[in-house]
Amino acid sequence: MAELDNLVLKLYEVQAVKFGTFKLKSGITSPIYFDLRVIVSHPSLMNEVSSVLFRCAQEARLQYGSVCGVPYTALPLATIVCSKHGVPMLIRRKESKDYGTKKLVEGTIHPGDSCLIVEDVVTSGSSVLETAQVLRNEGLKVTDAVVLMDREQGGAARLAEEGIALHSVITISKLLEVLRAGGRIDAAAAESVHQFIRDNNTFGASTCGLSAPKKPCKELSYEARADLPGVHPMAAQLLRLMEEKRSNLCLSADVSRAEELLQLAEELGPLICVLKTHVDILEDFSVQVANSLKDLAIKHNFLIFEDRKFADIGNTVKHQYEGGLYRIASWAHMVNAHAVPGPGVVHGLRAVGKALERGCLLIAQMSSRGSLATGGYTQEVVKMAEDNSDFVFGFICGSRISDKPGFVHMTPGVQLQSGGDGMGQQYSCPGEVIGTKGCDVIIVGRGILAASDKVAAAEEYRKAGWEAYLKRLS
Ligand code: 5BU
Repeated sequence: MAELDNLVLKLYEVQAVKFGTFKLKSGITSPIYFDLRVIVSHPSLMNEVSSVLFRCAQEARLQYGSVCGVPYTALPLATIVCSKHGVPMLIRRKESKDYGTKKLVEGTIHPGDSCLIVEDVVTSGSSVLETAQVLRNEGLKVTDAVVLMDREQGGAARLAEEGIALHSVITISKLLEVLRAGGRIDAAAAESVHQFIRDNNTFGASTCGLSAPKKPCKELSYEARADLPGVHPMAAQLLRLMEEKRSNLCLSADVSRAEELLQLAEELGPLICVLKTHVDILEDFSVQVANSLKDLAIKHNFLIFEDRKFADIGNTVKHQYEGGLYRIASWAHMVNAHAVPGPGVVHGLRAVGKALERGCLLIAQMSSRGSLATGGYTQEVVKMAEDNSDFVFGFICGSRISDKPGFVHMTPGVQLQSGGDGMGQQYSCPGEVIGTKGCDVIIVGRGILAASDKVAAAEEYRKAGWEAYLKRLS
């Protein structure tokens, strides 16, 4: 114990932890600031921190075949652990190389092996999760992470939800206690940090107290997510209306005649949050049809999503979105785009859609068998979304790929029974998509369209999707 106290005092001495008023990346003002990067200038401290991290893993009796440090601060710490104890190391690249192999993980990967994550400070757990996701995409098992400092702001609970146990060497409560006992800070400074931690729990303050929670905390509701600062207006509107209508069902209205489309919108409108179109399937599209659909969207409070899958250079998609026969931007609240062309595709769409208060979903994964949108590609799509979050508000995907609560995850390939359609489509059931995979919206086409009673079928999907969401919340 004395050794840990000593370590805390040393961290304070080298200003790896500071007290005062600090503006965080998120815009929040914090009374405490950690900068573990400074310890690279103190070799003995580096060794000491690496030792306590390794010991923490030993005491928890963790079994692992490799170690990966979360870039960048934990990278040298993982290096020391691996070098001292003869453990193979993996390096996660933050950005994949623009050329060559495009690897996101360097080192020899043995799929199925366990990889232990090493991190310096955990707040929400998002950095650990990002690294875990990349490693998991490579086929590695990630069940544990060791961290020097747990800020006790919900990270442990968030990680537990994702199947990762967080083992911390020091908690922020312990740190405050040691610094207070050592006369480095006064009672007021300690209390203001305690208060800050209480007020800034990133994962449901009610069940995440000051000590690291053993039980996962409640996940945020759609409504709570809609109210978060900085959430894209389209995401906020969608999340709110989902909660209001108790529906996370998007109808994929893949029909060939306008009359049929409008009838579906009229009859199923009250049950859905989004109506998805493939306007180029319609034999008789006209501006009048689009206007009638817009009126029905207002009447029944749903959003219109044209599943256009833009995939060209910015200048071309700009024209495809704005003009032509369909004038998509004038009636579709949201569209989607492939990330294949690079960020230019988003810039082109944004040039038209931003002023009209539209939003875009990026296709990060596809439901069809053999899809190439996997692994590193999916990761890059998430990054592209984050870089363009003024226009991109979510993803088409098969599982939750971003832990940023403002992004909406919409999933096609949904039927009550899993299976396929003989042409590559693969189906998962609503419970799996919403409950297990953590997505937000189920997109259902033929599951409803092929039913003799479409209203009853839509209600069945709405109920299944909604119940899976309620179960996830509890
Ligand atoms: P289904 O009848 O439920 O299989 O229809 C699914 C709809 O979702 C259909 O319009 C597809 O074009 C759309 N879709 C999909 O199935 N899978 C994907 O990955 C993407 C879109 Br992106």
